[in-house]
Amino acid sequence: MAQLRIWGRANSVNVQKVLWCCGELGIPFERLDAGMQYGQVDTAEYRAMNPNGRIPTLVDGDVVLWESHAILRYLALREIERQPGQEQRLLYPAAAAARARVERWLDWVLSTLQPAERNLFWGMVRTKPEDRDMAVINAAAEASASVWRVLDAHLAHGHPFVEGDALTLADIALGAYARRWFGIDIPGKPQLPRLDAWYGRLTQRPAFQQFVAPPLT
Ligand SMILES: N[C@@H](CCC(=O)N[C@@H](CS)C(=O)NCC(=O)O)C(=O)O
Repeated sequence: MAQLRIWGRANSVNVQKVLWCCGELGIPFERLDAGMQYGQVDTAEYRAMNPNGRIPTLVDGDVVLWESHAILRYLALREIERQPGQEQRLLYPAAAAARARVERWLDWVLSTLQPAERNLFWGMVRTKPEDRDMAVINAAAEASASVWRVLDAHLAHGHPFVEGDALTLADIALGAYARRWFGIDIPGKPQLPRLDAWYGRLTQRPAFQQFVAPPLT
């Protein structure tokens, strides 16, 4: 069977989620640079795969997918089909309630976390210091802190991962953004000890270290 292909530059948070997920599941893949300085995304060939001209895009034989969380779900379900009964190990619980608890965080990352943190990341990482609008950045830092407080409070459940004792897709989607939060130095960040401890556990994972931990650019 042809190797799975993932289009997208390695420093994109949405690509990183997908690479990390492949690493956790032991799925081999080939990554092809696309987006920002690599271009590709405006070519007719790329738009035929992904009409949004965004990254990531996944190609698995005749399955072509865009939207990082749809790709995460697909990768987990693809492994579950191949290894029935292994859901606990495969990032995506089977029972309705357990799966829905994972799904809510996947939705929350796209609807709530990503919009709150975007200007913090872009302002501090992708803008030269002399060009930064600190009012916009500080507002985004405050908005991000409020959002991360929600996860910190949730982690009072005392389990090592977001939805229990096993890593799930929720940890991957949230953890990719946590890398940015912990990697950006800005005054006034709140102390969030449960979030720190959870993030510390993620940083021990080889696939996180390989695909998500590299310097923010
Ligand atoms: N909701 C989409 C967002 C995709 C997206 O906006 N990706 C960014 C990179 S993180 C992108 O394509 N940026 C333009 C570029 O790199 O050229 C997803 O989760 O996949």
